[in-house]
Amino acid sequence: MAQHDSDNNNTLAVPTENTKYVTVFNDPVNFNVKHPLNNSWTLWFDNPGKKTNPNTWEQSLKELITVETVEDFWGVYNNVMKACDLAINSNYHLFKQGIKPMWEDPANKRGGKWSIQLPRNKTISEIDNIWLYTMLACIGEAFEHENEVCGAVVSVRKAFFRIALWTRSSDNQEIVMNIGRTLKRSANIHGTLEFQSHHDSTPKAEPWTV
Ligand code: MGP
Repeated sequence: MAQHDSDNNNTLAVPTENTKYVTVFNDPVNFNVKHPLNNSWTLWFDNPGKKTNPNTWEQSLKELITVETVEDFWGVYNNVMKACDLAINSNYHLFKQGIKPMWEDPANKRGGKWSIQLPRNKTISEIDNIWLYTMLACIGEAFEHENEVCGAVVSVRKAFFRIALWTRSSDNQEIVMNIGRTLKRSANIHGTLEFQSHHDSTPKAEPWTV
């Protein structure tokens, strides 16, 4: 619904009862309306090379951009290199603003990650969509335990791509499994995802898988 503002001689967009946000359907004149995300998300990139040292690894992390709206997300997605074209050893990390994509961050240090390694030769045509749908599940908050999600990573390696979703905690099996199942379904991942906590150096005798 458009409403006239006599002081500014402007047409203001007003959401109707049935709409939550102002969209171009409410405001056919000003095409700059945006759809805010519930959280802001930051895209990071790194390519630390083959030999990495945990003490210096952080230096290779580059913070690229933070998006706050759906439109800004697509603007970034359409203008950065696709995952399948990244150099070997690169990673994209999409994390909630304020969380660094590293184990040491307070939001991650008690958490873990769901991940799967997808053979490069079999997945090259699918990896961009899997990564896209992983990011959409994050920014669209597809997860029942949304607060438990910290971010997602795509890693490009010589023989495989790895998709990972990082969680805030790693002790509640029901919550962790629920997140894994949602990721698998949302990103249409075929194959088995395995959960690993960031801090347990000894892997579980029976790893959690979906
Ligand atoms: P990786 O990319 O997560 O594993 O970490 P990958 O691809 O299986 O490589 P591999 O060498 O472990 O087989 C690679 C290396 O980057 C780690 O061994 C660390 O040296 C460093 N590194 C990665 N991450 C995500 C972190 C982190 O969060 N903190 C620190 N300090 N180092 C990290």
